[in-house]
Amino acid sequence: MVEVNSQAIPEVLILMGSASDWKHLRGAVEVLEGLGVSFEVHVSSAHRTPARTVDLVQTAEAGGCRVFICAAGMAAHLAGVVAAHTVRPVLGVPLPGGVLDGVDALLSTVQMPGGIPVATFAVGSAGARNAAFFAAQVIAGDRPEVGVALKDARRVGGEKIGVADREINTELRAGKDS
Ligand code: RP5
Repeated sequence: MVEVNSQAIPEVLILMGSASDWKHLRGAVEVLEGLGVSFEVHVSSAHRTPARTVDLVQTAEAGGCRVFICAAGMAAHLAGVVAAHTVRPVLGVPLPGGVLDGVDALLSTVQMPGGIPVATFAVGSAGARNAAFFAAQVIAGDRPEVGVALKDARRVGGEKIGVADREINTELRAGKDS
């Protein structure tokens, strides 16, 4: 079990624009838990609860939160608004949905005007997981044990590829022999 940094203010704050986004974010939470990174998750919208969103960000930053992960779909401006209120890294995760199924959110998130950066990840669950890994990579700069957990996670991922390769080739050989 990886030791989690148990400070009151989390190292990572995950914000999503709607409860309908949660299904895409579960994997990010699993990644952070597995790596021993502390986090907090909130539903808060840039347009439906703008004041609360700013309050969450400012409170987290004042308490020492290191990285913000912001996930939203459609005209996704959550990450940009959060980036306007903090100088800590903001990782944007565009989510699928709506008539353009995530392409709208991708462009909204990635096309920040110069000066207020949002590091933008892939659309959907893969992007959410990668944002969590990236947040852990930032935090590993100060917490070497998180770096060790990241290397372990990559080793396990590589081992799964090796197992899959052996299983497929065993199946192919069995097919030829029958
Ligand atoms: C965005 O609009 C949310 O992030 C969500 O992805 C999308 C749709 O929200 P709901 O109408 O499902 O609440 O703000």
